[in-house]
Parts: sequence; structure tokens; C-alpha cells
Amino acid sequence: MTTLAEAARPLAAADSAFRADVLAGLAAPRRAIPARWFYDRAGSELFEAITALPEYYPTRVETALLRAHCGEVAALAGRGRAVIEFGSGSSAKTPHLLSAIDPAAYVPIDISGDFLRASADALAADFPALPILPVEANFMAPIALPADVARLGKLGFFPGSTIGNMAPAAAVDLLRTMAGTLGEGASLLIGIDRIKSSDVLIPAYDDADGVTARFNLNLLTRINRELDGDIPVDAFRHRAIWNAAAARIEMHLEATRPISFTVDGTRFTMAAGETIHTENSHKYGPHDARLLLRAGGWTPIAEWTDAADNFALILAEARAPATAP
Ligand code: AVI
Repeated sequence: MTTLAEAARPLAAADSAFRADVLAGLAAPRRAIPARWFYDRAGSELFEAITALPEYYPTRVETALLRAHCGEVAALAGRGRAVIEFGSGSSAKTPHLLSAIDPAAYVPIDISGDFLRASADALAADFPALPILPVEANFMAPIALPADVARLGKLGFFPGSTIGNMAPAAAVDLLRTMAGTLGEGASLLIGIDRIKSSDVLIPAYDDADGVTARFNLNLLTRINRELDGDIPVDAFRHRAIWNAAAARIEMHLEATRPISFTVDGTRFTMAAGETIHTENSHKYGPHDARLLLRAGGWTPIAEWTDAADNFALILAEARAPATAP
């Protein structure tokens, strides 16, 4: 039931940004909607399900790397720091790091306030002595950290290869923003997915059970619900494509027949075979990943990968490399 207060609710900023992105994205010559709009409640739950899929190796490999190498991270980065996690979500991988690094504080940053507080509460039960200071914010912009961590050394934590969902130029901007947020002398532990065979990549983004397809198609359901749309969701199919030239997996929603639909009063038509581009997931070779970090103001000091070199955990420091100009 919608209460009067809800009905009279002024348009929230997030709603209007969603509307603007969807309307502009559907009207563009190459239709595209930013991947950040996947994550309504159903989308967040589907993403959690993706991370447990046998085909989706990144979560499994990164968690194993964290478990195996946290001690080395602690030895290199030093104990007693404030750990600042960017886009903390469910904080699923965090306990491994916190146990090893013995931090003075933990600052999870996430745009979803409810999710953030629930995860912080769950973590507090396991680390009762650790000050946990959640910050509800979009980590793409500079963030003022809580005053309590001002004098502490900082270790940024950015797992999951979320950096891959940005185009390289935006990824460099984000790394620079993080360096600004964390300050001089900070370290960053980042997970970056490797370029590999499309035989491994495609199933990871198009699994046999169709969970990733449901995650992609949920965007259309969200548009229909939140933006008064009548998109025929069953007229679309999920596509995962390896774009070798750009070194990225692309997710698309492909119209399987000619369709027309309305979103927020605007009419759109699509021919059979036309797609809406919904996500890029860039992959980086060893040299690419280090170059990306250096371009973003971070000097890599250690790197761990699995035996198949499927995924890398890199520790970097916020300092300019000691080179001539
Ligand atoms: C969140 N992000 C790092 C995931 C990825 O692998 O690019 C999102 C995802 N999309 C489909 N599967 C997982």
C-alpha cells in the first residue's frame, strides 16, 4: 500500500538521475544504460547469487588470494591502520583482511545506506572491539572521512574488480579521487580481473542457470516499475560478448522481435537484433593493471595471483614513482 506521505514524496535525486540516464540511454544511437542501475534490491540479491556461481571465478579466486596472502599484506602495509572499503556492499571478503591486519578502525563506504548499516552490524558481531564507522556515499566523488580516523594511517580496500566496470579513463579518475580521499602515505589493496580466454570469460557472464541473464533483465523490470514503463521484458534476451579490442566483456539486452514501448511517457521502438548495452567489465593484463594504477597516482609494491593467473590482488602506495619527469 502506498501511504499519502509516500505518494507526496518529492522526487528523490536518485530517481531523477535514473530517469535521466534511462531516457537518454534509450534515445542514444547506440542504446546504453549505466551498469550502476542494476543494483535495486532484486539486482543486489541476484549479484550476490552470481558471486556463488561455479562459472563466476572472480569471487572465489579473490577470496582464496585474500585468505592466503593477508599476512603478507599486513606485513607490508603495517598493522593498526584504518581500513577504508570502497563500495563495501555485503563486506563478504572483509573479515579475512580485518583478522590479519588488526586495524584501528574500519570505514565501509557504500551508496546503499540500508545495506551498509546491515553489513556493519553483522561485522560488529564478529569484531566487537573494532570501531566501525560506516559512511553512506558515492565513492566516485571525493569523500570526507570520519574525524576519528584523521590521524590514522589508511589502507584502502577495493576488491571484486569493480574498477573493471569503468572505462579506463574513468578508472584513472577514480583512483586519483581515492588517493585524494585517503591522503599521502596511504596504501590500496585492489582486486583486478585478468584478460583470459573467452572460453572462461563468456560462461562467467552467461551462466548455465541463467542467473546473470536474470540480473541483466531485472534492469528492464526495474524501469517498468520505477519509471512507469511497459517494456515487454520477454521480448529481450541476455547477451555476453567478449570485445577483444577493448579487452572487456560487454553485457547487452537484445530485442528478439520488433517492439515498441513507453517509458515515462516517451515512446521507443527497437528492431529485432538491436541491443541496449548495459555493462562493461574490463580485464587487465599484468602490465596494463600496473600502468592503470600508476596513471591513477598509485605505485604497485606487491602483487598476488592464482596459479592460472585468472585474478590479481595488488597492493599499492599513494606516492609518485621515483623517476625523472
Ligand atoms: C560488480 N562487478 C565487478 C561485476 C563484474 O564482474 O563486472 C558485475 C557483474 N556483472 C555480471 N556479472 C557480474
